[in-house]
Amino acid sequence: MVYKVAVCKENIRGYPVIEFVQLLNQSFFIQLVLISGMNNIVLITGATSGIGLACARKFAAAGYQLIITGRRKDRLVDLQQELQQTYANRVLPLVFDVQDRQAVEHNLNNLPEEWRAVDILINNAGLAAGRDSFEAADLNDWETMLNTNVHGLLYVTKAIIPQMVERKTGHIINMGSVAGKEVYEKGNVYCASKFAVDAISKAMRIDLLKYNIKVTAIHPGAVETEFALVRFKGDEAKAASTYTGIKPLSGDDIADTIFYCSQLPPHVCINDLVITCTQQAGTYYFNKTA
Ligand code: NDP
Ligand code: 8X3
Repeated sequence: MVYKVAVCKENIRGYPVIEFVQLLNQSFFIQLVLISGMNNIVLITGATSGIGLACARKFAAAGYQLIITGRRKDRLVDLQQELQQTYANRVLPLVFDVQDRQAVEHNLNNLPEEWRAVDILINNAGLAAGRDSFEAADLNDWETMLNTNVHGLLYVTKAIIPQMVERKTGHIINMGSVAGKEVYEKGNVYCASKFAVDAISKAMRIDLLKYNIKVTAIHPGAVETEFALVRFKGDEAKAASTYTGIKPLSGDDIADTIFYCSQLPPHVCINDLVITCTQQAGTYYFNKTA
C-alpha cells in the first residue's frame, strides 16, 4: 500500500522531517512518497530536450508545479501529458523563442494568477551554433548564440524577478558552462556567451542580495544531449565524435545537481558549481579511452 504524505516546504527542507519519515518507513513498513515541492512552482526554459527535460522530470517527481518552455510545442505538450499522468502535477507549457523579447514578455508578464509566484527559475535554454575558427565563423551563428544564451536569459529573468523581489524569496539557477570559465579553440562566441552568463550570475547575486534571492550558476562540461547535434547542425557523425572515448555526463546528472542545489536550507546558497565527467578536466583536457 502506498500512502502519499504531503509535507510543507519549510519542514521538508529541514532534515528532521526526512529522518522522521525514513524512521516511519523502516519501523512500520509503510511506503511513503514525499512531495517535497508541493505548491512550489519551478519555471524551466528549454524543457523540450536534454538538461531541461531531465530537470522537468526530476522536479515533477518531487511534486513541483512546472512551467515548461521551448519552441517545440509538440514536445512540450507530450511532456505536459507525461508529467500530469505520472505525477498528477499541474504543468503549464509555454511556447516561445527566448530571443524574441516581445514573446517572452507577452508570455511571462501575463501568467495566470496561480502561476505568478515562481519559486525557482532555471535559465537553461541555450545552444552552441557552429565550431569554427574566428575568421571563418558565421556572424549569424554568433548572433543566435548571443541572442539566445545572453539576451534570452536576461528577458526571461527580468520578467520573473519582480514577484521574487516583492516576496523577498526565490532561487535563480543559470546554466553556464566550462566554456564560460576557459576559452578553447573555435569556441569563441559560445565561450563569450557563457562568460557573460557567469558575469551576469555574479551581478544578479550581488544586486539581488537585498531581496534574499539565491543565485546559482551551474557550469557543466560535456553532457550528452542534443547539444552537439545542434552545434554541428544535424551532422550526426560530428556530434557523436564529441563523446568518443569518454563517458560524458547525462542530463540526469545535471538535473540531480540542480535539484540538490535547490533543496538546501534557506540560509545556504551554492553560488557557482563546475561539474565535469571524471574523464574531463576543464575545457581541453580529456582522458579518452582508445
Ligand atoms: P539541448 O539541445 O538538448 O537542449 C537545449 C534546450 O534549449 C532545448 O529545450 C531547446 O528547446 C532550448 N532552446 C534553444 N534555443 C532556444 C530558443 N531560442 N528559445 C527557446 N528555447 C530554446 O542541449 P542541452 O540540454 O545540453 O543544453 C541546455 C543548456 O546547457 C544550454 O544553455 C547549454 O549551453 C548548456 N550546456 C550544455 C552542455 C552540454 O555539453 N550539453 C555543457 C554545458 C552547458 P527548443 O529547441 O524546443 O526551443
Ligand atoms: C558545452 C560544453 O565544452 O562543448 O557548454 O563548450 S563545451
